[in-house]
Amino acid sequence: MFSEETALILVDLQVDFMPTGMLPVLEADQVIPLANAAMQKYRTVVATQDWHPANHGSFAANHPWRKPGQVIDLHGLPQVLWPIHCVQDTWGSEFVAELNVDGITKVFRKGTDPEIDSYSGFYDNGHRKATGMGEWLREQGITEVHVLGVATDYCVKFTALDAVGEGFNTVLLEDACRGVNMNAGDVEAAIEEMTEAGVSISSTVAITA
Ligand code: VGL
Ligand code: ZN
Repeated sequence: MFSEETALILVDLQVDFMPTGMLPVLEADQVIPLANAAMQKYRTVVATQDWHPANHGSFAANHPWRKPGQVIDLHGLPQVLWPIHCVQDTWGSEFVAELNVDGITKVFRKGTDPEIDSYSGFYDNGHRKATGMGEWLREQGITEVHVLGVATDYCVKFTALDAVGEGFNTVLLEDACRGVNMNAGDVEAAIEEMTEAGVSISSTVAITA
């Protein structure tokens, strides 16, 4: 068991990011048993949930003649366009059935504003609005967070970077992360960026042994 001041953050372990989902992440299903095992070691487990309205601006389908992978300007921010995914109250936005949801202390939803995307579990991509996760973790006395989930090169990365920015000791559980890797090397670059920002790298094998 870790100290009560250490929390686990599960990033976007949702149906649409699994290999059979709308925004499939290779091998994302392999993260689930690792997450279930890791959860046992923490008093506090928070989960983020990508939670978009159907008219969300990150969906290629909401922009005529645009397709997934293209980048547009969305109200002043560069926005990668995605397939429709994690629409509120649909099957795809649910946590994966095999995930031990009873072990989750609190859920933070993000990406609810159709005008701006939110990769991080702490803030939207413009750092305009907080989800409340940072404040809540501080209220619980948390000083260190361990992060796992999907996607390494998007939501995991921005969640870990914001965690550092919020002053938490931040550890990436790398074996329990999988990435989109739209361009070869994206995952590697993301891990390098996190490391340079002060994120430590560990694994669930190390903590569940
Ligand atoms: C994510 C792209 C769009 C993620 C969410 O969970 O990393 N990526 N929405
Ligand atoms: Zn999304």
